[in-house]
Amino acid sequence: MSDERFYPPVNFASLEAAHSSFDGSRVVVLPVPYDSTVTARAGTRDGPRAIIEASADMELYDVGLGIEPWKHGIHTMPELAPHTGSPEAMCARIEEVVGELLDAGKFVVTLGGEHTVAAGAVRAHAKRAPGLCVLAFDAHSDLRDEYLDSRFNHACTLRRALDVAPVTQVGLRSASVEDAAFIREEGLSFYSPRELRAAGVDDVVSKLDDDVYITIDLDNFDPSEMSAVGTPEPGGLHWDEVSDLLIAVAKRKRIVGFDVTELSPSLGPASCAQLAAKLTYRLIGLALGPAE
Ligand SMILES: [Mn+2]
Repeated sequence: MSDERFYPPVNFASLEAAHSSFDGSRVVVLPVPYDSTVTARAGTRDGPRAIIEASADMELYDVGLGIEPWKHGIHTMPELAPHTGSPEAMCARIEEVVGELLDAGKFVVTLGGEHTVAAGAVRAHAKRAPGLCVLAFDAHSDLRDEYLDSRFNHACTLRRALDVAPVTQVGLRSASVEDAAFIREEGLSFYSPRELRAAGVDDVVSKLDDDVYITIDLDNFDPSEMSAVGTPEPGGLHWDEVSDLLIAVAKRKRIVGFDVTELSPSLGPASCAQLAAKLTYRLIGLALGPAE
């Protein structure tokens, strides 16, 4: 029973024990406050906590979807400790923990932290879902094979995802000349916001395989809506555009897991954490549908 003399529990969506115990939850939120390879401005280590705090202020009825995703049960794990050995060791730790949660039958939501955390989460999912594809939201190409002596730098995130699964990307508007050539030569499906608008969401969905892992670098959004990122880029996507694409994906494909990364709460207004929390909640609803 909830005792209204006390604040609700601190977990994603502020759920009572009956709806947030590990055993009773279909969904597990894994906070990963890791930001060791970022080059511009650090601060994404505070992202997971800010998203979880902001989630206390959400309505648990998603009025856009008309469903109550919390009814699936959402368990929030303790924050994953950073491995200080190397980014590669950290990604291995994330892959191991996400893999354990998947093997326990959970739907896993990874909260970054920098986008690098996606490399570990994607690998865990790809090992268990042959034929998996990745849908990435990002302003940056992130296709470098190595950067600053590491193959697991945040500038390499989508290259590491490409190692294990085909990647379709939306939101692109910043790339090195090498990355741009790589996209052309490999014929990768990378959409700038303008290309997405011209092609339409169904064109993106047609590029995806049946099982989709979604990785979200919040800098895909326009800085007018999401300024709390270390590397903002003008000309980004808007909430309804991202939401409409995700709804179209959920209609025709199976969303098997996702991450939301790169929130650096001190760089922007509180509305940024709110957007990240609501996006996380909507994706849970889209992936799992109505609970019975
Ligand atoms: Mn980015």
